[in-house]
Amino acid sequence: MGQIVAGLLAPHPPHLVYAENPEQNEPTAECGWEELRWSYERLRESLADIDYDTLVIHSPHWRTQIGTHFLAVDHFKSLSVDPIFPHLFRYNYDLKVDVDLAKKMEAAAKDAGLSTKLMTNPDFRVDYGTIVAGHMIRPEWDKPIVTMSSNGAARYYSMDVMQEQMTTLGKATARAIEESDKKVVLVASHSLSHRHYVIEPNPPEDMSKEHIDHHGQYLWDMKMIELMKAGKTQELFDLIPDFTEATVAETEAGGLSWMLQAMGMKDIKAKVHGYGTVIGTGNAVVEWRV
Ligand code: 2X7
Ligand code: FE2
Repeated sequence: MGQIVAGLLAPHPPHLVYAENPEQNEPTAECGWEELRWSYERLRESLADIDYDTLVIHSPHWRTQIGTHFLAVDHFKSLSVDPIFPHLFRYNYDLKVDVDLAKKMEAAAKDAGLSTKLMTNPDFRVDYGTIVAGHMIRPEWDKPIVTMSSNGAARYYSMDVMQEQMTTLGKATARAIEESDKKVVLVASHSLSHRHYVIEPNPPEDMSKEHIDHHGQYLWDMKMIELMKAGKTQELFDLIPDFTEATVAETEAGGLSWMLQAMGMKDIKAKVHGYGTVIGTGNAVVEWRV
């Protein structure tokens, strides 16, 4: 029987990969965003003692207006250029997909009444929410992934519809994993508060300019993190619509809601590896051991 072994909140600002200077990324940096990069270091150390087969990622930067799509091609290799930060992120990716698990998850979501699709175009360009989170969690890229898209339910309908759909998707994800023989780490790839400034320092990694966009956003982030640490999962889930409205957060895309539901809404106390800002947005690297 398959199993979810951990869930992660994994922010994906391309700045983090830029500042790591991996060989896959063309631009180079002097330094930058150490709080978050060292948070990821702690996460990687923590995951080193878990045995798992696949990373299952929910990404706000693969947006499908109708339903949830699942990557379903064995292998993707191409260049990913960030649309807003092409001077920071030009990353040569080469990754494997767990197509068997993707098909099981898609079938379970369809059975639960959701609109779904397998993404079988070999030339599809994988989104940077997948690539940055994937790189920061496992830079070796030696584990296959499955990415599912996020849909526009929150914008097109309302946050309540999104919460309902992610509840169904999360439960379907858990069922599909149970019925597989896979040990899986779930990844909600997104930031917390998302207000940001629009003038970039020169150089972009000038940390004397980096700070939260404003104090109200910081307070919201701390509230959410407190609930994660305390294992108050239902309260955390219920606060997502208000948090999203106040901070224009990427929780609008459903990643955190989906992941909490897939983990069975258990009151697990999360381990917060760290918090930091990128161009003013709030970001936390968080691990739930299931
Ligand atoms: O996608 C992002 C993000 N979520 C946060 C900060 C900066 C850039 O890109
Ligand atoms: Fe983002």
